[in-house]
Amino acid sequence: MTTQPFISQEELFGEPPIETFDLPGAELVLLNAVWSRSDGDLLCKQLIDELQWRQDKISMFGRSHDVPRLNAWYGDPDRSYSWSGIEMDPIPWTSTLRKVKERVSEVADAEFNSVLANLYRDGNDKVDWHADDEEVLGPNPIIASVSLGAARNFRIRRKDRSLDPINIPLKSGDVLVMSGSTQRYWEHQIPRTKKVLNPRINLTFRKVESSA
Ligand SMILES: O=C(O)CCC(=O)C(=O)O
Repeated sequence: MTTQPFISQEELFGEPPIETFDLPGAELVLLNAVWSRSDGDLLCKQLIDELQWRQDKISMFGRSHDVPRLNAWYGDPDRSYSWSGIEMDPIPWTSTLRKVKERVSEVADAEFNSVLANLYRDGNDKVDWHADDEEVLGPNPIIASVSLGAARNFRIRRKDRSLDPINIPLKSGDVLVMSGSTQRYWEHQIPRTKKVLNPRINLTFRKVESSA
C-alpha cells in the first residue's frame, strides 16, 4: 500500500511560501506559514496567558489616552526601549519566546536581542502610521514580525506619499521581515476593523543597542 503525502491547504491553494515586494526604498519579505495556521493559533493563546501585558498611556494634545492595544517588552538585560515617551525595561525571555526567537533567527537569517509584543484584543485595537526608526535600532534595522491568531491587514506607505498604500494581509504563523532602508522611507499601520472579533498577537523581534 502506498501512503499519500500530506498536502496542506496552503500547498493545495498555491500560497507561495515566500513573497517579495517590489517597493522603492523598501526591503520586505513575507514568509508564509512559518508556523502552521493551527500552531500559530495555539501559540497565540499560550502567549496571551503567559506574557506580562501592560496597558500604556500616551499623551495627545495635553490629554492622556490608553494606547489602543496591550504591549510587553522582553529581551536581554540592558536592552531598554522607549517610544512616544513610553519607557520599557526588558522582562527576561520566557522559554516560549526564546524558542520563537530561535526559529525566527533561522528563517530571517539574523540575530535579535529583544521583542516588542503587541496584543490586539479584537479589531478595535490598532497601531497608527509610524516607522520603527528609533536611534537605538541603528540606521538600517532588520525587524522580523511574527503574526499569531486573527488575520489582520498590514498597510505600508511611502513617507513622502509618492505611491498609494499597499495592503498585506498577515495570517497566523506568518513572518514579515523588514530590512534595509524600509524604516527610513516607509511607514506602516494596522488599521482598525469591525470585521475582526478575535485577538491577534504580533511579535516584532529587534536588535537594539545596549542602554547600559
Ligand atoms: O502588528 C503588526 O503587525 C505591526 C506592529 C508594529 O508596527 C510595531 O510593533 O511597530
